[in-house]
Amino acid sequence: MTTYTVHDKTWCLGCTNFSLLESARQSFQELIDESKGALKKEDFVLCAGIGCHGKIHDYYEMSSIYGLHGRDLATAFGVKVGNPNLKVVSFSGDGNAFDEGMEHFVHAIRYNMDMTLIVHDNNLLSLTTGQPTATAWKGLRNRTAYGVSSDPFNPVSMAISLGCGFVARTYAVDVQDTKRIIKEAIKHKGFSYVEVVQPCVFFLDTREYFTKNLYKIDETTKMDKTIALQKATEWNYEHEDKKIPYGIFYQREKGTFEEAEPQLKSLLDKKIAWWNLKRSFSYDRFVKQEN
Ligand SMILES: Cc1ncc(C[n+]2csc(CCOP(=O)(O)OP(=O)(O)O)c2C)c(N)n1
Ligand code: SF4
Ligand SMILES: [Mg+2]
Repeated sequence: MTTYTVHDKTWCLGCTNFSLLESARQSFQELIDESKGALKKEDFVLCAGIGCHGKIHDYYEMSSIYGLHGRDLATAFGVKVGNPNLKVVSFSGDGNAFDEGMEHFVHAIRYNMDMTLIVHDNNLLSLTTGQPTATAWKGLRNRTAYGVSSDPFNPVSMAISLGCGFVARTYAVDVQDTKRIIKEAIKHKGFSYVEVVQPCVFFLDTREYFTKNLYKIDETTKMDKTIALQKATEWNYEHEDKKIPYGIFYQREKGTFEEAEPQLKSLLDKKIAWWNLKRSFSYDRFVKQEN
């Protein structure tokens, strides 16, 4: 069972990270149950950045590892190189993913390693008391003298333009849909990006704004890249009364990094990790030569 640890949850009362915590737990559990023994809790490794979001992995009884701030994807990459058979899920904040760790976001899409990135987007560096991030809207005053002076950055449209094979947005308050989308993302072969609109109820409570404006994408017909991009730019993170689409924007499978790299491919084929390989050399030989 993917149960919670005994650690006290130190998020603020009412934080939307609580509902995301439950959505992701249900996703892991259902994937394990539906696999009928093929997938176990031990097959998952969770990574996280530094921030309120990062605490999420402290609360699951599952293997997990913190990266530095902005480096959760680099850590996830390392885990996959060690054992490409693992299901790696990385939890990141918006500051973590799009400010300090932007280069990892871009290259993770380019590499297309089979792993999932879940970004808790609260438009803030919440743990450090609410400074605006790259997804914060122009004019937002939080912790700034004159307000944010630049236009916000749209990670959903960027992910689609860069060729990410799975791009979705969900709303932390909608527990069932968030669970469904995280499950789909983990099932997707290749790099999957899930943006979770995750209002920070303490420093910037945007629940009313998002509850009013979010609407579900019609997913009955898959969007091609051009249509998905149009959909993704219906809302560009500005704080206006605009309809905001959520759901799966784009989904296409393509070859992964680990399939293309012969050494990783052989680990995949043999279903083993790097450390299970028999070494073809022995240190003894070198020691003897030196003597
Ligand atoms: C390399 C480095 N830079 C900066 C920090 C300080 N720091 C810790 S958490 C944080 C903000 C995290 O923001 P975000 O990733 O959006 O997560 P949230 O707290 O909003 O969930 C910052 C700037 C750090 N710990 N390490
Ligand atoms: S500061 Fe915001 S994001 Fe962090 S725990 Fe509190 S409500 Fe949640
Ligand atoms: Mg944040």
